[in-house]
This record gives sequence, structure tokens and C-alpha cells, in this order.
Amino acid sequence: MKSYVTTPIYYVNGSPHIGHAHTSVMADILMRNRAALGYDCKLTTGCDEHGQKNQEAAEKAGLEPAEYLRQRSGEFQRVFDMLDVNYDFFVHTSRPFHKEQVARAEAKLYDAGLIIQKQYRGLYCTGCEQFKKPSDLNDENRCQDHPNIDVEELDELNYFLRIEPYRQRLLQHIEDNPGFVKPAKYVKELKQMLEEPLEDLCISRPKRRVSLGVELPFDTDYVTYVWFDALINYLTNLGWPEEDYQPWWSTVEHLIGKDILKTHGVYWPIMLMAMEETLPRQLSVHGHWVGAGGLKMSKTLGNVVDPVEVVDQLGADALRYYMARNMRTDSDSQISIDLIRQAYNSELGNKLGNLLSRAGKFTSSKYDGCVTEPGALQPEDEALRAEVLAAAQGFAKHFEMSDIPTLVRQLVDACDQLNEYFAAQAPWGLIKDPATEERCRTVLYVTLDCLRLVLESFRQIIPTSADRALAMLGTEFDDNTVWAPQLSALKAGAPLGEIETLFPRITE
Ligand code: ME8
Repeated sequence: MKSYVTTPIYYVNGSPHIGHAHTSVMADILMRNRAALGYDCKLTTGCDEHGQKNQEAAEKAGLEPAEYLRQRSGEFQRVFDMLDVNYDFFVHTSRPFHKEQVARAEAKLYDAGLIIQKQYRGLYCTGCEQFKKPSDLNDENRCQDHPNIDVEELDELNYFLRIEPYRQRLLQHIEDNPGFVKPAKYVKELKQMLEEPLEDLCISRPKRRVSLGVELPFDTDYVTYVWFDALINYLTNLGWPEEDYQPWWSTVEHLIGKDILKTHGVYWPIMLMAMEETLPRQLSVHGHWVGAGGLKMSKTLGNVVDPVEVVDQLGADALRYYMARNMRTDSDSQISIDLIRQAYNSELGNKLGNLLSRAGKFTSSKYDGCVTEPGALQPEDEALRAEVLAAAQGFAKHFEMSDIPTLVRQLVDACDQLNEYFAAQAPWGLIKDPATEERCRTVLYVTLDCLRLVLESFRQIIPTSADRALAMLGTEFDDNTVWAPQLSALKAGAPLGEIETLFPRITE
């Protein structure tokens, strides 16, 4: 079975921020989940390199656009590499093949009479790269998502795709496919967007205003509207239309933030209908990160979380863990370097790393560094094992992006149970008396074996740390087999690796 997961392609007018890191890491987590279930996977992420705001950023930096794009896209790629995002393809919309296919698609739509030319008068937000209606603006006449940027008044001759004729068909598609948008909260929002007739979608920009883009095949005075060009990346990444893209395309799942629901839930499906392509299988939407206290992150407030700084201070897995554990579906979620550090120390460090260290070092020093041979299991051993197995089983199923925080919490709860068990059983006391020494071996075995199962599950969330920890337990993981969580897979008598501190405590 195949699974094709995409992230938005990000504007390169600034450095990658925590939101960009989030969607790409979530996509990576989904891919690791699907791969563990035996799917053949493809993950794409990358950069949206055209449009007015990238062009303005290049001008401001005093660089030729091509050089600017090379530097900035390189920066995005390095951050995703740093975060262990295991993408199969890194998108650059300046890639010739992509540009050729965008132009080809436009020529086809034009020849079919679906693109018209007309005068446009109205407001434009460069932040969104979208036209706005007065009702979209706040009291200061600025776009809700970009309150720091003035909207521009435009009066231009442009090309448009008529999208209203497709609105009912799209509504019907949403009705017939309850899984098209997840979670359900966003289905409602999407339907609201489709309640009113849709205005024609402007698909061009005059070159005298914007030159960074794909030239229109039927009018060289224009480039393609950046969104029209960017959305098509999801197809060109598969070699569309030349290669055998359909087996992958039919499985596609687009991960997006809630800010781009309209472009992905309205414009993109309608573009696909006009191009006579099948609609995406699923749109998975997440909310936004805001600063601590619920404040919007901004340079002025000094509460912007820089992913590179987090990785330098706390490591990639601290960030991956925090994002996976704390994104809410019902509202925005708070993030700051202090919150990430706290979660790293108190959850990864105290609950997981310390237990591994204590149980591992105890086994190393008292039992020659080999996994102990357990005796008969007691009800408290079985109860713990059942709980750990249940938490692990969540990772052996095909999960949705919105399930991730709950699944991670279940694993952390299982770690709490493991810590309580270890403290209550107190193997350091049991070893002193020959009558209870066998019980000591059992407790150590159960603890390490349960930790192994927790770590095998955590490979989907914090892969580098989980693999390091599994090596300490002397186990190797075969990525070529389908993962099935099992108890008692740790071999008694097998040597442990060297037990190191997995998550060293980090104070400010
Ligand atoms: O919209 N919290 O690019 P973009 C969580 N180029 N995620 C966030 C976030 C936040 N505070 N801020 C941004 C574009 N994101 C277009 C996309 S796709 C064909 C073209 C994430 O650089 C989230 O995924 O503005 C959001 O949808 C995306 O970054 C927007 O990135």
C-alpha cells in the first residue's frame, strides 16, 4: 500500500519558523507511522519560491532572485534535516520541470475557454498573496492574518479562472466524503466558505509588478499567481502528468495549517476539477502555535521561537516531542523555549531517560550488563505490561495528525506507571535477600522490556533518541519488517549496550 503525504511549501521571505517546523515534523511522524505499518511512503516538503513577497524580500536583501532563493531554500532544507524530517523530495517551485507543467496546465485551461481576462479593482494583501473583500479586513483596514501590513489597492487587467460553476460539485464531494477534511471542525469552516457564490479566481500578475513567477503561456506580459503555481507542486512532485503519478496521487494527504484552508479546501479542489484530475483524498488541518500566555508570536514582543535555537540548546527531539505532545485541535497552542525545556526535563528526562538509566545501570552493575532471566510474573507485572502494550498499540495503527498528542500522552502515562512500578517494587531491596533475588530479576526484566516497547513506539516521534536508547537496551530494529508491538521480546541473557544519560538535564 502507498501513502503520499505533503506539507505546504513555505514562503522564503524569512527564515523558517516554528510553524514551518511543525507541519513538516508532523508529516514526518505520520510517515514513520505508515512505514512501520509496511506502507510504501512518499513525503514531500519544500519552498514556495515565487510571488510578490519573495520578490520584495530578495530586493531588500540586495540579491538577484535566483541567489536569494538558493540561500533561503537551503536554509529551510537544513532546518528540516536538522529536525530529522525524512522527506523524499524537497520542492523548489523554480525547478524547470515544475514551471513547464504549470504553464502546460494553464495553456490547457485557456484552450478549453476556462480562463478569461478582465479588469480587477480591489484590495490585495501581500502577506497572504490574496485579494481581499472589505469584509475580510479588521477595523484598521488590514487583513486579520497580517495586521502589520497595509493592504494595497489594485486596479489591473488580469486573467481569471471561473470557480463558481464548481461550487456545488465541491459541496457534494464534501458531503459524500466525510473524511475529506479532518478534524471535523474544519469541515464546518469549509462549508461556510462555500455558502456564498465564489468570485472568479485571479490566476495572473502583471510582470511590471511581479516578475518572480511562471510566465503565462498565452500572454508573456504576465506571470502566474503564486498560489496557482504553488498548489500544482503536489502533482509535479510525482512527475505529473508524464510519469505514473496516479497510484501515489490517489493516496494523497495534504497537511496544512488552518490559515490555508481556503486555498486547499476551495481553490485547489476546483483547480483539479477544472483540470479533470481526481481530488485529494484528505486534507489534515492543524491549529497554530502562539507564544506563552496565548500572545501571537512577534519580533517586537520577543516571543518568537526559533527552531534552530531550540535544536542547538535542547536537541531536535525536544522540539519534536513538545510539538507532538502539545498541539491542540480545539484552539491555538502555546510554545516557548521555557515550555519546551520544562517538558524536556520533566517528561523526557525524568520520566523516560532517568528510568532507563536507573534500571539499565542497576542491571549492568548487578547482573554483568545482561538482561535478567525473569521468574513467574505477578498480577502487578501483568497489569503494567497490559497498560504499556495498550499505549504502544496506538502506534501500530494508522493514526491521524490530530491523534498524535493523545497517543504521545498515553505513552507518557505508561512511563508514569513504569516509574511507579519500579519505585514500589524497589529492586535494590529485593536483590539483598536470596529469597527475593528472583523477584528482583523479574522486576528488572519487566521494566526494561516495557521500556523497550515504549521506545519502539517513540521511534515514530523522537527517532534519534529512541534508537540511541534501544541500542542501550542491546536491541536493534529492522525497518524492513512490519512492526507489531510485542511483550517479552527482550532476550534474557543478551548484553545491554553502554547506558548513557539520554536526556541530560538542561537548565537555562
Ligand atoms: O502559506 N503555527 O506559506 P507560509 C503552526 N506558501 N503552523 C504554522 C504557523 C503557526 N503559528 N505559521 C505557519 C504559505 N505555519 C504558502 C503555502 S502550499 C501550496 C503554499 C505553517 O510560509 C502551517 O502549515 O505562510 C501554515 O499553513 C504554513 O506554515 C504557512 O506557510
